[in-house]
Amino acid sequence: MTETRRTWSEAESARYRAAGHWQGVTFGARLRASAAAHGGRVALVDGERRWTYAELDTEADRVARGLRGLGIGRGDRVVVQLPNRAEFLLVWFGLQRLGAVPVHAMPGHRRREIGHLVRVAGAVACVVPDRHARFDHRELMRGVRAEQGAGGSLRHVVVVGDPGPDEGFVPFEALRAEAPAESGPATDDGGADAADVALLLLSGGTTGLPKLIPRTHDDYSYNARACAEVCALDARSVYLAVLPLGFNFAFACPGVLGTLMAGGTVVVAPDPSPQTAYALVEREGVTLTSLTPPLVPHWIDEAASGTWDLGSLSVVQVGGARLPEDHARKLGPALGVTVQQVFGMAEGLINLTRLDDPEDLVCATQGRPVSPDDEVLVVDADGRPVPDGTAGELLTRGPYTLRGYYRVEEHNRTAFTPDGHYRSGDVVRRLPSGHLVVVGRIKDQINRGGEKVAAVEVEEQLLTHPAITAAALVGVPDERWGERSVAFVVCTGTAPGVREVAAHLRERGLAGYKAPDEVVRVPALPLTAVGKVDKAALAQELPRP
Ligand code: OOB
Repeated sequence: MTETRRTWSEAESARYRAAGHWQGVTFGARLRASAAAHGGRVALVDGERRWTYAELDTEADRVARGLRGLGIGRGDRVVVQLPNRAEFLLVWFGLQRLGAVPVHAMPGHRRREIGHLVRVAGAVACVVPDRHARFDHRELMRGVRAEQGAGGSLRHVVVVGDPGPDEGFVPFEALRAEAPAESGPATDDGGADAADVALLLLSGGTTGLPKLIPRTHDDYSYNARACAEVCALDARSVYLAVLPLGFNFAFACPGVLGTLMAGGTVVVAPDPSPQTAYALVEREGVTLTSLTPPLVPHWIDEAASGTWDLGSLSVVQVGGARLPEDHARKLGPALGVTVQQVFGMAEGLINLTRLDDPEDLVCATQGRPVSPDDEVLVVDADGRPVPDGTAGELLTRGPYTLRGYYRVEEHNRTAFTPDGHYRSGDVVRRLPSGHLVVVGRIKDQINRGGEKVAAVEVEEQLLTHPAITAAALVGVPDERWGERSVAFVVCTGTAPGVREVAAHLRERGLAGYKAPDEVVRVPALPLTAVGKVDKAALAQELPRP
């Protein structure tokens, strides 16, 4: 199938190449080159298991052969839903070696999300753990497989761990072990081009189910490298992946990829608790990690216990949602680190405070773009640029910001300006230094401590409850999450409570984090002058804390 993908123009592409941003190297080829350059250095640590660059490279070949044995090849999409374990990266690089395209699912995703990803991506395979966080992913995949039916694209389910009896699920271990070495692959990347899509990320979403974001080898490796430069990463850097590996922040800002591109070491943390993390910091000499704001108070408290030696840790990044200024000011001294705020998006643009920025910029802004070629516009409701210091919507384009979501042409017509700027839906103020302060949002999304919930998606599912006749999901300020979600519902008969609503949404196959934190019954939903649900008015109805 030929399809036109909205992408950068020839002139822009030439400019990004000339500037050195796009280097024309695929991820598969990069790993090969790293193995040649520093094969003996440790690339990856998961518990007691370690891989040098050379071993990771060999492992990628091995996984690639196994996947190729399943018929997976260049351009094929594969949904990867794995927790923070080394296998995420073994599978990821195995796919890169074939020129195949990982689709980054989140561990919390359930039947609706995974089924949707498989359909939209036309995925030929899914890779899942057996169980994770007391949830059976094989069960989930049985549901997805049944739903897709024989006519769907899905051919294989690969299970890391125990595949269970007689399912036709492929055990990851067997796939690794059985592939004979002499069966190739002969190439570093299945013949992929650096301008090809290397992976598909998920958008937080504002309309219905998540959109897929195509990221090319050229653009995504620049994303990682530009962040790595700002963070001054080198071969001595040790990155601790605390947030889910599938999350762009932990994967490439600079995260896993930035660290590997610098020749450093990636350590995966099985959970985000400060106890687990601090033990790994001590043992592995971690230098950099990244957090979402709700983790920050716990990390501060645990550091205060005085039992940990955090001497190696030099930078802690915080992003994904607004970090309260007070937490930003306490974090650095409490852990003895430099704090870096990160305002990024899976769609592209990454803003970082700089390591040598004065404390006020670090604590009260969300950073500035990592690339000199990131173009940022702050505009009013009519799309006209506003002066610095005035709040407006952030529009952006540049060498690693998408030009169109995957296979949603209709949506792309409104998600971008005619000249290719992505409409972020974020309301920001720009300071003369170029630093941005995130002051709000116009997109209909709730940011629950970094986890994004598209209001429309949940509202649609709420309406499938027999007692609910109208629903609006609204984000309200929350001490712990920054924002929590409140479902305002109009009901016939008895209104369901918060637990019943959560159970209903779970039953519908929706990820658990999308369940509302609160359910409030209202006689009717208030409307604005133009007849839209007035969410601001609804938020006002709640008692003030
Ligand atoms: C990151 O990526 P996404 O795609 O999950 O979410 C992007 C959205 C932004 O448009 C903004 O609304 C919000 O998350 N956001 C922030 C923020 N960082 C992200 N809002 C306020 N302050 C911040 N520091 O969340 C993401 C991707 C890469 C790096 C970091 C975060």
